[in-house]
Amino acid sequence: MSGPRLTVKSIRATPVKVALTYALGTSAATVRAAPLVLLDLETHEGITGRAYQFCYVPSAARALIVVLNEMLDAVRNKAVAPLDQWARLAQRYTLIGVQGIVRMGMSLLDVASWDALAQAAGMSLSAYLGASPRLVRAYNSNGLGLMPTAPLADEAEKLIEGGFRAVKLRLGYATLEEDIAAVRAVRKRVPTEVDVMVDYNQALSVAEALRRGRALDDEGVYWIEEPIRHDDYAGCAELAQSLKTPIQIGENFSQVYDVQKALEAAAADYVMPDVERIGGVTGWQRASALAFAAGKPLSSHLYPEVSVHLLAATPTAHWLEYVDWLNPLLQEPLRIVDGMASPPERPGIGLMWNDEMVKKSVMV
Ligand code: SMN
Ligand code: MG
Repeated sequence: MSGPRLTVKSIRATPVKVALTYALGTSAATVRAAPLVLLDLETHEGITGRAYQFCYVPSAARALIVVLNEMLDAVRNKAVAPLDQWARLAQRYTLIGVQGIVRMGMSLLDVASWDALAQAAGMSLSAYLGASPRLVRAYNSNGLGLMPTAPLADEAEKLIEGGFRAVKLRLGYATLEEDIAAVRAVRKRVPTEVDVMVDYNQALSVAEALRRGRALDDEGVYWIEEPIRHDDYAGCAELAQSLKTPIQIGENFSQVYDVQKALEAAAADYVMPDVERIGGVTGWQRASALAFAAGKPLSSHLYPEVSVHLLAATPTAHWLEYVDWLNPLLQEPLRIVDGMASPPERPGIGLMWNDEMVKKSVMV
């Protein structure tokens, strides 16, 4: 079954900026355009692995490309073997630490490498990881940023038009009353069977999160995401203990080690690693194994095109976070039917750039 042995030839990293269909006003910052880096990992055997990275701010996209080109020195002409590659790069970057942009670069290379291997085997990534084709439930995470209640409710209605059965609302207004008003405006506008998650993006202190969480306990919220500083696992554990509504954390988990610490601290009811922060497909598999052992429902953060394959291969798979950011740059965007996604069956992840649109979106 094994494909040809692949070796790394070169990389092409393209910084692009994509305007969001729905601006995303979080308690931390408003995202109106997504700075992305698209990666093509070329092999001597002619197969090209692809992946992409959301860089939050344009300067991080530029810095990431510098780091990626340096990383190429360590992997060029070597076998495409993600586990070995991770270990080699982790050693090389020990002194600065596998964090921040270094970790983003390593994760991006890892995802592109797994994509290349799955393509060489002629299998979709989920099949290559051992999963059969299956549906993954998706929530619509576009939009629903901080805004007045009238346009918020209108946006919620629009976001479920395509058949989605769950949406995510950003919270962390100046007052508890405004948070509650936002939840009620959305809850009132969407059918009762539509789940509503809320995300604070770390806005609150533990005491304030307890106060707001207790009020939210009566509002029919599906989960409360990152109510406090992401790495205050003791504080998260106190909230998970005290509140009825499940606590969700994980988009800031760095490699499998943070998952281990969070699970040990009983910091959350649910976890949601980000493939590009957890350590690519390799890191995801390690995190997924820990969640499996702990019986923790595991959702994804961003990167729906990649995460749909990973969730299909995750025993405790929970929800796919759907955002449409990459759609304009893809020949075949991920399709969501009746709120469900399924991994495309073409080889690899199935990312095919729309070259013309990519060219138009290149960051200047
Ligand atoms: C989020 C995602 C991307 C940028 C900012 C915030 C958010 C989420 O925390 O979970 O979707
Ligand atoms: Mg979040």
